[in-house]
Amino acid sequence: MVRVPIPGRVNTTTAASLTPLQRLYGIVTPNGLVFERHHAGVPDIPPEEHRLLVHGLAARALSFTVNDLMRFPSVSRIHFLECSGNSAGEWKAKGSNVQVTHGLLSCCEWTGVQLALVLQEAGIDPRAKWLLAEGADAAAMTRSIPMDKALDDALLVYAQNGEMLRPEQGYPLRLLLPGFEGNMSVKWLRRLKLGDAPFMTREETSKYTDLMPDGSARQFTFVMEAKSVIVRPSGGQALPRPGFVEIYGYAWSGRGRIRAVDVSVDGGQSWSEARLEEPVLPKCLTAFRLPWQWDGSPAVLQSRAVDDSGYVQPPRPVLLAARGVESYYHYNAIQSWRIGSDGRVENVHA
Ligand SMILES: Nc1nc2c(c(=O)[nH]1)N[C@H]1C(S)=C(S)[C@@H](COP(=O)(O)O)O[C@H]1N2
Ligand SMILES: [Mo]
Repeated sequence: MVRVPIPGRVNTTTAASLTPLQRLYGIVTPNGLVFERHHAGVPDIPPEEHRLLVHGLAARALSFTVNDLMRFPSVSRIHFLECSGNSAGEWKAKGSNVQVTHGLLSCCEWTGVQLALVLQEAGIDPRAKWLLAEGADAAAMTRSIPMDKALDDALLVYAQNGEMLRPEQGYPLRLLLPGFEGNMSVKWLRRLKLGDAPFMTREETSKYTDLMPDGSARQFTFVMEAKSVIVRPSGGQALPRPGFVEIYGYAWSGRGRIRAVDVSVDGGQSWSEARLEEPVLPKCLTAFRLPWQWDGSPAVLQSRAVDDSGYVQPPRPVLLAARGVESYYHYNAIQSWRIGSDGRVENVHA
């Protein structure tokens, strides 16, 4: 079981690798299978030389070593991380399997410091409404973070699933913004600047905006809306024979907890409520199961997530009607897997 590069793209340093969701059990992604997205490779940072500078609209500018940050009270929380480019290929084409269609998604137990504590240490000027987060990689990845998110549940993370962060996940320090598009969880974090307005970086003006059918572009679409996918059975797999099948998948929402997952085996004509597996945590993968007797005739499997804000994951035609097909990021439509009478499973757009 391995991470694979996005098909058709050479896995150079400025690339991505995809989590094999079809081979995972439970909600925590093992560290060696966490997806990677690097805009300019993985820097090799000696942790003792790394500093986090906090400055701008603050009472004082502070520089922290990783050891300084590890002396703060710590928290561990399980949250998903999803690139907003996850499933982007599905706007116009069909990925062959769930690793390709949904693999820019992982879920880890993250350990670190609440960002709010560190900002309070620097003394937040009341005029500070935004935060610039900057990475120490060659891309110097920079994003503007709203102050209310920074003070709510943002974390400065140094450990992941029980061990120190891996270099490809941002060692020795990364930002984690639970439920927000993965791009904003800046890895190799070296600088936080408090300001009174967004900083209008490349990643939030040219990139990470959503082109709408009327030609306008949505900006600052931070939250990852509710989404789900069946990982077994899924594209590229084959059911050996008619009979009992456990349908297994994941649901998640950047707004909070998953309230329900409905599963259809007839392309959305009728729905059954799946069993959610505990724990059901906010901004976290939730595993669901539905027992099913496959009678050997063609079937189309779908799952539909509902979160505790009442948001319902849209069918593909509804998403396309609202967003068109030129909108690269934030594709969260219902995924359809067709099972043929030979048992083979393939991606279909329904
Ligand atoms: N410094 C830095 N931070 C970064 C990136 C990067 O290239 N450089 N990639 C971003 C993107 S686009 C995503 S989706 C997530 C991916 O995190 P992961 O590689 O740990 O899965 O990190 C974000 N943080
Ligand atoms: Mo991303």
